[in-house]
Amino acid sequence: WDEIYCRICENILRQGKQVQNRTGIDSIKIPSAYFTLDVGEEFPILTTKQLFIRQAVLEMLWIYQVQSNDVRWLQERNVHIWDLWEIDENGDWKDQKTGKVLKHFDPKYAHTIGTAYGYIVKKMGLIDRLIDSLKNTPDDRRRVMSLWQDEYLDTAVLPSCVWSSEWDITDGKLNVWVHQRSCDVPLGLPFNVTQYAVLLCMLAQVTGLKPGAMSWSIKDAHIYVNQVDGIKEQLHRYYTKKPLPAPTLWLNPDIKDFYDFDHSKDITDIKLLNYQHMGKIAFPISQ
Ligand code: THF
Repeated sequence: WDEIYCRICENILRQGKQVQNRTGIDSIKIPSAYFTLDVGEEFPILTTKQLFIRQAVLEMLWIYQVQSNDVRWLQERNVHIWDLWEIDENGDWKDQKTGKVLKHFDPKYAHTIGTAYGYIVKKMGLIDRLIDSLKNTPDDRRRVMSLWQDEYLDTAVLPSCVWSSEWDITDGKLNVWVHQRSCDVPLGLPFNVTQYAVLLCMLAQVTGLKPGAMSWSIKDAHIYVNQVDGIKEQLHRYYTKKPLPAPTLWLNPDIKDFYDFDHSKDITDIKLLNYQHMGKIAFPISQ
């Protein structure tokens, strides 16, 4: 995964175009990217920088297991990656630097990110339908999970970035294709790939399948200009040292129901064994 990841970063730096966007920080973008990983063969997590697995897994459980849009759920677990997109008690979503109101919402959405991610998963019953189909209709070819629901886009702080996944069973293995409409390659992509690999393994376990392939497509893969130095450091690590051996994902084998995996601060049923990495790289986030 380090190799694929670093190649995408290099492509963006070599061939990308610098463009303006809504955040006010220019990004360097390529129009699209695609890769595929065998999760059954190797658990995908970067080793050329430290990936914060606890935060990444809790965010995924917040969306797909708890099916919540409430940012306080993450904050109670000391996860602050959604703080910048939290609607305040007056219904305002504000620019962190200037205090300017970027968008106003119904105050009933206070402390949430509005109608995106977990809200949509719950509203549409997406996970229950997926698990039901995996268990009862193994040859189903309509197993599409879409977080992109037109009538809910206006009341979301951000329409979901990773918004579609399609699941199939081949030869006893569960495979997924994930699509992302917009991708912050330094911060978002490493989180997203590892999260979906954990989700794939969890779903495989509770449906009696083996984890298979994860294919991934991206529209607008970008690096913000203030992240370029960090990516150059990561590429330097990649070329001067070898990527480290991949760790193993451990899921509590006694869990047979998707909703039974522990989602407390310590996520005791989901562990990464022997994760070796080359240390943290700090990347700025654009709001
Ligand atoms: N906006 C932008 N510009 N990039 C994103 O990746 C992004 N997200 C979510 C919503 N909007 C986005 C927020 N996800 C981090 C990671 C994921 C985030 C937001 C922030 C982050 O800062 N990670 C650091 C430190 C983690 C920590 O110490 O807790 C890291 O090094 O990984 C796309 O999902």
